Amino acid sequence: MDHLVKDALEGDRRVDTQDVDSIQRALITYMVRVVGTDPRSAGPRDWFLTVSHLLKGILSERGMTTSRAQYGQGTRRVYYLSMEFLTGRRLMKHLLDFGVESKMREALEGLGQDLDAIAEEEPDPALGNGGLGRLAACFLDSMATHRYPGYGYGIRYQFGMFSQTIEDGQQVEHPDNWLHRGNPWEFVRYGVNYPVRFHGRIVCFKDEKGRQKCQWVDTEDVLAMAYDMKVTGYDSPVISNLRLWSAQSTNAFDLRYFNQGNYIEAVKDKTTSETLSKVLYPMDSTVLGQELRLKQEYFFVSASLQDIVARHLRAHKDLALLPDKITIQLNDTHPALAVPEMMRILMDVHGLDWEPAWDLTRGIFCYTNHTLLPEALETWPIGMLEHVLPRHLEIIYQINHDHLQQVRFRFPGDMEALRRMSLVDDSTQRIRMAHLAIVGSKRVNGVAALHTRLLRENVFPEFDEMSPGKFVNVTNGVTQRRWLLQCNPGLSDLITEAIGDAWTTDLTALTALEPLAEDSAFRARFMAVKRINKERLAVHMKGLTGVMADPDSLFDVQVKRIHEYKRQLLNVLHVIHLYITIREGGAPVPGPRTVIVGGKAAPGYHLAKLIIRLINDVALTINNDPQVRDRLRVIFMPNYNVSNAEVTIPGADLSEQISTAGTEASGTGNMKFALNGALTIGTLDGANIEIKEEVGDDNIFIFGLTADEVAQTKQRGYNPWRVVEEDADLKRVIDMITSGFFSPQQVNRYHAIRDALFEEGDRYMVLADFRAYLDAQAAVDALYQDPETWARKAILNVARMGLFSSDRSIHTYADDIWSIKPMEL
Ligand code: 26V
Repeated sequence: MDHLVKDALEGDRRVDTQDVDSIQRALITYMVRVVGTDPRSAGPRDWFLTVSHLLKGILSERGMTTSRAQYGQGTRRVYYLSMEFLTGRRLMKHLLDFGVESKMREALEGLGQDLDAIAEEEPDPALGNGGLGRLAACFLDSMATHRYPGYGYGIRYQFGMFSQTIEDGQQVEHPDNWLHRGNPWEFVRYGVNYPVRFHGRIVCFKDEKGRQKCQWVDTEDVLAMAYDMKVTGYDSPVISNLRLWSAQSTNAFDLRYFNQGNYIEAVKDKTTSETLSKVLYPMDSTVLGQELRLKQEYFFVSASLQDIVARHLRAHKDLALLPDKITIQLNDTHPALAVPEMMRILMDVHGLDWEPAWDLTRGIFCYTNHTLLPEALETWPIGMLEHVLPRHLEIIYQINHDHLQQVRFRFPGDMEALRRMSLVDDSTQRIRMAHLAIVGSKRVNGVAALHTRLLRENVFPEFDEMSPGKFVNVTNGVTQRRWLLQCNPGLSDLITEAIGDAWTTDLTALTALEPLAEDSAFRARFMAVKRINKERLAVHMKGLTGVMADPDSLFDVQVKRIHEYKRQLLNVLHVIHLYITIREGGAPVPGPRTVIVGGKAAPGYHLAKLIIRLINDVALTINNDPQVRDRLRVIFMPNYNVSNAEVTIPGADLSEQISTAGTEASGTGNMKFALNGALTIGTLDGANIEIKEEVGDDNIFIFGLTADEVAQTKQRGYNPWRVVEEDADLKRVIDMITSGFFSPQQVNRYHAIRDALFEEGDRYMVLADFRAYLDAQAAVDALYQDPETWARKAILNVARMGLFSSDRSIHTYADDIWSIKPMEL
């Protein structure tokens, strides 16, 4: 057999991807044999399936070569556990990674097909909420590109992030049935499945040697079935894997009922167990504490760890080698149950005692924190854990017992430290998942310098004191392959023509562009590319909303989840201020400007939804006002997702990164925009600070209170009323909203916004930063009047983005946290 496999992997049975004729033959073969359609009557969907099946074959061949090599090398691996992966569409990515885009385009053209139209057929797998899930996808790309042995584990949600439409100015959510026409990229592994247990009770006994042993019995089991998606890197022989778990009912479960003759009950319970992987929770800022969410978390953690341990034992036999051979990165606390689950597997399944099991466990995990917002820090009610995962609760108690011993030793007599550091919040009777993740990990990292500092100083200070060196920073990054090469071919070509293509795998190579900022011919070409991207974006938005933007106007863009802390409201206040100014004809009349806002609000987050409505109401008023609409236009872009981002970001002039200082952990959109030649208007928050340090103060519009000033202002007693009383412009803007100017049919529509700003004390300091924001925006307007200077600064932004590649983030994780090396292939 071996020679046949060798032939399949290396021999002449393979498609020659550099030969148009060979590609065309393969395409037709795949269409006939796999898709089962006559090429003469094939539609775009058939062509999409055909191209993806052809690529899937290549993915599989190369994937096998990688795993064979790796198995041979016994390489240390990293597993990235994440509830979310926002990969974006795969087709163009795989073509680019394999270096076959142009040949494929040519081959399809010869068959009368357009590659871009075919690529549009692919659904965008929205298996994530926002930043955290997209970061996971960028990391997989960087790991594969730089040949690190990294694997993702997640959930194959049947329904991803809802799709959003705007009806009557309001967000409407629709289910994202992304699998309804199948997913050609996945490999179903019917044979790879693990039981995941819930509920039941614990029986403890002494074994023959008199040791205490515990068993978890009478459980209700669900089966986790593996679906693999291959992960390619750019121009890399390494193909890694993203394994997503899907919930199935177990046969044993069904049988119980069938044997009782209750067919309907059996099928009903089957559906119940399958709800575990049914839908992605569309909240990214407040924890609800729902049992189903807890079960989802445990479901994917348990399946992943069973799989990881089984693979380890196949290769190395010895559990004691686990920390040498693997490391597991926890993407936020969502997979933090991995800590007690590993303990359970080591003790209850493999018979280890507590101490050795704990030593191994603590040598395996690392934890990334992604948020400072207290309402987003996960805690679970003790009663719920007891009901759903009784064995894990016991283990958590034991971990806490040992942990508090150490706290007593380190802070003798300090009851406050004990209370603050406990895994159990006594006042609410909840388990603090961040504390569990910290105690169970060898390293904890924040995602930008400021974020890590605030974690260490404000959120977990005693933990930092107790374990010096445990808390480290790894500033986020984005992959330049998707966020420049793929989404902005015009700018990519221009850059490559000017400085070569080294930047595709080493973003710091972009510094070679710096001198070109002074080259007027280059500036002209750079701005011509931007112009084309703006036209593309305008057409795209016209299709989505019916509103046409003028590509000559300044494209001012804020796209991200809608949240109070991100302050889309501050953006609207500025828009209304511009509107008033233009209407009054007061000098200087700013603009023309197109303000583009996009993003989804969590379905239960009323204020965020109200902000969407306000943006749409304001847009309606402004876009229909003949006196204003040529100077100012407002567009709410519906259904912001990875695919829409790929069109939006290259077309932006101005990137809005205006969160209240101290709230946005890092941001990654900020990096994507600057990389595509937008200037940033932003606060000193998250990675904006590092972006400012890189691009220089002259090339970014920074405004507003710093994180320390926000804290001080609040401490001294911040009074939103006074701020408004002292600022006539602000007062007029607020009055206009609250008087119902934008909602004449319902004058009190925005009173909840007024209450958040005044009655509830303007938690995010929108009013406090208003004046500084206006001044910064005025500076933007002034600069935009000077296109040459604007272009210089935009080019310098691109040139100085080298630090913000996810390649750099991954190299840092690999060297400082994971201790892994690139594979030799
Ligand atoms: C939190 C929750 C809470 C429970 C319900 C489901 C759910 C789902 C996701 C999240 C994640 C919130 C944290 C998050 O997305 N943080 C973002 O992470 C980005 C990558 O590090 C970072 O750039 C953003 O600043 C940060 O907001």
